[in-house]
This record gives sequence, C-alpha cells and structure tokens, in this order.
Amino acid sequence: SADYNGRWEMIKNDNFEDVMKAIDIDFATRKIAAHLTQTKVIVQNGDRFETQTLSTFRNYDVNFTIGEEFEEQTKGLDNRKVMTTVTRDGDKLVCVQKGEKANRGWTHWIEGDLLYLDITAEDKVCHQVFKKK
Ligand code: RET
Repeated sequence: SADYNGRWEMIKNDNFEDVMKAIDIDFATRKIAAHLTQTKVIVQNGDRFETQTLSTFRNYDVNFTIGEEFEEQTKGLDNRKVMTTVTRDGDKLVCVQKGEKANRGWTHWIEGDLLYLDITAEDKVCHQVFKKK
C-alpha cells in the first residue's frame, strides 16, 4: 500500500480560492493564502497519520487514525467544528468532514513521487499536487 511519509512541496493548487470561499474564508486571508507554496509533512505509522500543512503565513495540523471519527477544529481556517473520518479506498485516503458545510472533505493519493490532494466543499473542488522533496 501507499507510503505517505515525507515532506512534499506544492507544485499545483487549482481552485483553492473557490474552496476557501465555500468555507467562508475572509477576503484578506484568501488573497494571502491563494499565493502560498504549501508544504505537506506527513508521518505515517500504519493506520496513524500526523499531517502538517506548512506555509510562511500560517500552518495547519491534523492527525488521525484510519476509521476513527474525531472532532476536528479547523483552527486558523474557518474555525468550525466538524466530525472527521478518514478511510481507505484502495491506496487512496478519503476524508469526510461532517458539519455545517455540505460535501466537505478531501482525498489523498500518490502516483510516483507526486502526492495528490483534492479538497471539496459544497460544489467546489480544489486540486493540489505536491512533489516529494
Ligand atoms: C492555509 C493558510 C491559511 C488559510 C488556509 C489554509 C488552508 C489549509 C488547508 C489544509 C488542508 C489540509 C489537509 C490535510 C490532510 O492531510 C494553507 C493553512 C485556508 C485547507 C486536507
């Protein structure tokens, strides 16, 4: 199965603005965040994942175990509370974030030395790609 461990640097970030809007990120934050080169740091131990989304502006951490629902505070993003569950779909990681916003979640997968991340909220999808450093 896929090995997500590593430090991954953003090379693509399509529609991030639309997803930020869909979760009500304010204008000023969106203008800054849209241009950030994000770095994803992932530590995986079996079904346990510790992830950091790093940028020069703000960081966001989320840790989870496959199949275990937890309460996620989206601190520094839209500051909501969602009930989050990450499951596997083959080698993909599929996250569902139940809360105020419909259709909220993300999917991770790996192809070669690229890490893909689709983030969804309402009817918007952001496509991110990271390259292994
Ligand atoms: C940044 C900068 C400040 C504004 C926003 C951000 C968004 C971060 C997001 C992180 C998602 C992380 C995931 C991790 C899974 O492994 C970059 C912190 C809005 C959306 C899906």
